[in-house]
Amino acid sequence: MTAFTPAMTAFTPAPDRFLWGAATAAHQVEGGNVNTGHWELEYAPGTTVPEPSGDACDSYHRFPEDIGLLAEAGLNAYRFSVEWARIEPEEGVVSRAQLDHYRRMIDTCRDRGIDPVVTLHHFTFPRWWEHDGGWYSDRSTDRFRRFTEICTSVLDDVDRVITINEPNMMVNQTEARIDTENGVNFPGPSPYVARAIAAAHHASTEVLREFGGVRSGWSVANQVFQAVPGWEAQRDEWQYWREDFFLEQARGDDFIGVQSYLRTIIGPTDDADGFGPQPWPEGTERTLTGWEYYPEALGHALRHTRDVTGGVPMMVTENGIATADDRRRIQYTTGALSAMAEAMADGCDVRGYLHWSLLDNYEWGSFHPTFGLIAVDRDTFARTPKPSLAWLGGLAQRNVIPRA
Ligand code: IFM
Repeated sequence: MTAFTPAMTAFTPAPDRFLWGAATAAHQVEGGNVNTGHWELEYAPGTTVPEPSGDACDSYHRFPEDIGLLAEAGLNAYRFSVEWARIEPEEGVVSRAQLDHYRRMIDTCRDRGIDPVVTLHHFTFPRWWEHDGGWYSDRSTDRFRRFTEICTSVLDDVDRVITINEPNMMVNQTEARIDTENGVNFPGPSPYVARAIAAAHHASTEVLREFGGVRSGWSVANQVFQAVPGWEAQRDEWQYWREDFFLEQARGDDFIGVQSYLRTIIGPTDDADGFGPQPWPEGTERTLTGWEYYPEALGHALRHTRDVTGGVPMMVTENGIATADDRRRIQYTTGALSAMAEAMADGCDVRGYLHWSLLDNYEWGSFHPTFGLIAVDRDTFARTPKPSLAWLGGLAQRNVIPRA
């Protein structure tokens, strides 16, 4: 297969031992994740979720093939998550068999020369957690501490662990209310829940420190909040509980995961707040998630994360585009990597780049937005690598970053 190479002027060498890889999350690829609260919502009578996850990509069984394709392309890192609902199906009940499953995934990575980057929590919870208060339970920190302790039994020789994925998106989801007439309503983040999630992260970090041998951090969705001129103070207010609070929590961590896709412009609105996100201007190119095509976001995200954390080492733990046009994926990623190289030249300490996603997967309600470097047939689960996989693997093999 020949990789499509967009016009570019130069390459910059990446630092030694730079991680080049791709990411997935359990519920989005494993299939049959029946014990999660999300599954319950997907299959509830009258659900507002357009499409259920079902068998997803059947990666629960096909992970050796997925890791093999990633390795054969030349990448050297795979980020995946373990599923709490499988490991602790009822509160206090630990499934040794499921822990062994994730240990086999780690071993498969190691056998293929791949660095496993393990996420402990990526959006989904066991049903029992959701039915018993979730983040509003005064036991939430202890529950996550205990889950981290359980997971350490399979984390030997894992170098990097992400405690919680996108806590700043989760804080919005926790507050989401389903309005049968207008769909899902996100009233905004709750500082109470934000603090509860932060406490869980710090407890998990303590456990991992005591366990030793792993570097830990969490991964924050960086939304590149930009202000309409004159609306900077409102932008800062909007941004604090949606992003900066979560970046501040990472100040003592070994690294922070930076996740970047797009920007959000804050300015005047007609609603009660009087300010908020602005609509995309007419003619803006949109991706399959409806987001603005804006690869430069990654450079802004890295600089902002550096500034707020005070220079904690960073790893891009997600970046990508939902598109049916794989050439556009390569162009977007070239633009994003180029912006990353500029940020690095500007002093940002970036240790790796993990593309979202390895596979076309379940995008929280639909399989339509295809983020993958590999296509997955919805009936047979057959994997078909796209040219972008070979292209990204080629950069990894040469350890170079393209400059658009
Ligand atoms: O699919 C999600 C992922 O679960 C978290 N970060 C953003 C991705 C694209 O929406």
